[in-house]
Amino acid sequence: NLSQKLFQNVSEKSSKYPKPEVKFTYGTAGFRLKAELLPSVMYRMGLLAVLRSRACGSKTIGLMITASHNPVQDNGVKLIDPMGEMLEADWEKYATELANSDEVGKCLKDLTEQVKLKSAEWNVVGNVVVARDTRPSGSELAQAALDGAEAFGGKFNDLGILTTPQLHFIVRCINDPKYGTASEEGYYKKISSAFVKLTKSVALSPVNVDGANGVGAPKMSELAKHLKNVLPVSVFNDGSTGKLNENCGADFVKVGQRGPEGVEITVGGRYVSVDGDADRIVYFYHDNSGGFHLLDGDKISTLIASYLKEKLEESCLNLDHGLGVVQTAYANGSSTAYLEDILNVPVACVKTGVKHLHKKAHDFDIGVYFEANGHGTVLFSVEFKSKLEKAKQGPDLGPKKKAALEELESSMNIINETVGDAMSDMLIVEAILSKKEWDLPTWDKCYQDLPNRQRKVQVKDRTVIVTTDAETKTTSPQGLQGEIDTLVAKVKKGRSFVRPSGTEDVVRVYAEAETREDADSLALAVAGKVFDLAGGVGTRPT
Ligand code: G16
Repeated sequence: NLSQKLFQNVSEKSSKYPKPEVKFTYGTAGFRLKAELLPSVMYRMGLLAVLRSRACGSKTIGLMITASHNPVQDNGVKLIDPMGEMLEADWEKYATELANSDEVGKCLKDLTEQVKLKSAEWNVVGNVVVARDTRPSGSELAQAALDGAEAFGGKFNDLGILTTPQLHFIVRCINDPKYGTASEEGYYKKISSAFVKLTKSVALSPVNVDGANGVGAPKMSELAKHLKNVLPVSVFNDGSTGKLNENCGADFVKVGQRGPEGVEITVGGRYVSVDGDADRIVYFYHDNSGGFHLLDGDKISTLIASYLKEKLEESCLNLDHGLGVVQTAYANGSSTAYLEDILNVPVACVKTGVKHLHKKAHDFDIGVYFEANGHGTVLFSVEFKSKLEKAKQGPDLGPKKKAALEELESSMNIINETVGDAMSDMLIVEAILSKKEWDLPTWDKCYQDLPNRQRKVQVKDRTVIVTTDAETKTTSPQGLQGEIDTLVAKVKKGRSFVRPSGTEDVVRVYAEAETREDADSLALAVAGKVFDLAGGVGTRPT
């Protein structure tokens, strides 16, 4: 029978992609490793994408090949569900099982039975679209994924080089054409025309973009062409000389709290850094004395939340679940206090990983979610959308209400609701700043970040660290949390937590305090305890 033949075919073709001696795990954002270890994973994710598509009644599934903020020699893969969201959590374990199996055909057959594909569904086509970032290993890995999709009888389309959020957008549009036109061009047109409408074509000063020497650079230039000179965009670190994510990009700027190489920073200029697949963004500027200032994901979420809240109030839309913000433990304590005490916005805290924030943001009618590292977006509920639509037709709209409704609608069309998106986030920030007539220092003054520091600790096995309470506390190894509590108690406004990274082989340490000195020494002391109690390797942190 057809299915038996397919599983046989899958097994035979898999010999082209032998599995190395590695234990693969679907981490914070899919599989991430040195590129040479990944061909077998890609082949298998091609298979899984076809299975997922069949299980979703033939809806198209996306497969993005990227290692985002990681170095150029790494690569990875993330699967995208029909509505453009991250792969459903239940399927992450199937992905891990299939990636590690010694008998691919049998494992796929077992998974097929587990996901209970009824025979009626079995014959539906599995549809997959694949894209990749600019890493040199990308095209070979994409071929492995396409081979997998083909071996399992799927229909597939190679979309070439795209940013991660562009692929999320396209997947959504294929499955839900109301959302937009399913192409790169359709993406630029939707977000840029909404931007031009919202800013009413007021000419803005140029924004300077650090493209991290990755896919964000050419795509930002492409976006600029659609902005009709309303917003001039000047791109540096465009990949013509430097290496991907090396001494540049959103992660380098956020973690190092300094500007990227590759540009002379001018006082009064607006600068942004994106990461290797352009799903994160941070802003920065230099003050008159050359001091560096970072406006990270927390600053972006507070800016967007305050603007949308104001427009919501002016529009008089009556919503059951209102507007809220979702953060992680990395959010600066000052940002949470500003949201709760000054803006009166409810704040939820969840585990690291956009997939967790995205899920929680659905609790609100307008759910603004951002990680401090600049990864985030806004979700608008079905109820919000239908009330907005109805209100626009209302008989006695005053000019203020009418304008607020239009602004809400344009904002929604600028924002990529499927996932965090550097380009669309930049446009919404630029639009809000222009409407408020704010420069970066004015925005920055909304609240002052508590000094903070992040460190990485190398350990033998990072899974010995187990966390709870949205990663704010550890339950293992024994004694570690007690040590952290003691260190934190000695410091004014101190806070610290540790967690195993889901994208790198390290334990991450975060610390904040009232002074820079205390934040730095708290981070160092906690890193030392992790090294001692969690099996540190190499030199103890100094
Ligand atoms: C990915 C995830 C983010 C996460 C980051 C770091 O970002 O999408 O949600 O914050 O990894 O995760 P971890 O601390 O577990 O290594 P990206 O931009 O690399 O895809």
